[in-house]
Amino acid sequence: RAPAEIEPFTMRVHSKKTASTADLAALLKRPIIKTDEIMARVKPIVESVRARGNAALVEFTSKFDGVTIDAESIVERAPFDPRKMELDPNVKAAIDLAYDNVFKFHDAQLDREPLVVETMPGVVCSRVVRPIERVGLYIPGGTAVLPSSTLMLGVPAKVAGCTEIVLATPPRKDGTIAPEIMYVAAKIGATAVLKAGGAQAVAAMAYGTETVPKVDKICGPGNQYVTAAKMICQSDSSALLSIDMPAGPSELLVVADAAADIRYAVSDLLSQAEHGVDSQVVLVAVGFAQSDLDALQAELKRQASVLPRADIVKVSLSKSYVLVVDSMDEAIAFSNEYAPEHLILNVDNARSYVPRIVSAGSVFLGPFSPESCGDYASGTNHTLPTYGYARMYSGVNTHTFLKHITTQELTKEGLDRIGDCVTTLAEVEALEAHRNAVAIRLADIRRR
Ligand code: HSO
Ligand code: ZN
Repeated sequence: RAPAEIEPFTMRVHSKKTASTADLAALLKRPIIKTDEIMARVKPIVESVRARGNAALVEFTSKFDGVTIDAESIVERAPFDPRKMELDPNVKAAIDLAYDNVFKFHDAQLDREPLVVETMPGVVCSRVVRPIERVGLYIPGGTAVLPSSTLMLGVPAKVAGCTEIVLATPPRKDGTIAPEIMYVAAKIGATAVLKAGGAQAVAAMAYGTETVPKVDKICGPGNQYVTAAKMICQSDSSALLSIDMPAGPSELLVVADAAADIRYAVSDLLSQAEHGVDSQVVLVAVGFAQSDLDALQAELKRQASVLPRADIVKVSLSKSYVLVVDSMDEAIAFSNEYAPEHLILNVDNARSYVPRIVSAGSVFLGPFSPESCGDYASGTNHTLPTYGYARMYSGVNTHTFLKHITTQELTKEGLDRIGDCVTTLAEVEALEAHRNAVAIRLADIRRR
């Protein structure tokens, strides 16, 4: 059923008290993404790039991005030309500060010491960490230039110690990449920049071409075609590839109590609503009276109608909603069910609720922690699980670019101690060669 029209720049209001169970269940759902149709369109693109390499990349870049670029210059190798990253000093300083904070937070995530545990005397198990050697970072083009996403993917890859970092992003109309992105590419130690976007760029990094290095893992947000290409390549064992997580439209859930400054709550909702027409924003309004709701709608109109991206905001707001609840208990319960990509707790004593948050990509506490700070500069990552995937995925972090290797070393005494346990279990599984690998040694040890 089609929802009734609402006034532009306002949000539909539901109340927990009067909503049916079915209504509440519908509020938790994200818009359905028709994957079959998209997969069918993306498969031949992936296949072409796999089979024909750069020639196909060049064709698709001309067809989808309207940019003519020759095969020789579609990849730029480091060191990059400094003339391609000339920036306004203010912008440069802002990128540098954001870089430093993101670096600090992600560097602290490294486990520098191996984990060593003697599980029983003479049986020592350990775990060491290693970088995923070759990674591809996808930076979307579309309606915004995103040096921030380049930072959010590049810094953890650099901290992890990846040796090949390939950045892919669609070229501008003149065939170049924005200087802000090139500057960050150099800062994070990218080894190559692929001037292509969409499914074709993903396929090029997954399989490699004449000049695009093949990578082991592809990370980064993108539209439905990019996501589909990541999933197709990941499920092709000949590509031998992994991906960060399934990506959906960006989303924000704000919990505000009646004491919150409504101007702040509205500004946060709009910051996420301006990302795209499919962005979803939710306000869980704790103890709001009708007068608070009226003030909210008025403030929404006031702030939204003058935004440069008002057209986008109008559409995303029309699909978003307010849910009025009576208590923080109800608000937290709803948020945990919804599992938002971003959660803002603009309520009294916000930090005290953190232990009760079960599923969310990233949480912003109190009135002075807008999502924008996390999007750009405070240190946390902004590549986060959407669409309810915060139930089982973490956002991109240093460990996204790492893997663990375990080791074990048993002494003679250790093997003597554990041996009968292993032979017994091998017998249970009727795997005689397994039993024998232990028994042959035990016989020697116990003969003496
Ligand atoms: N909020 C976006 C990230 C972003 N915001 C990039 C501004 N630039 C998705 O988490
Ligand atoms: Zn954002």
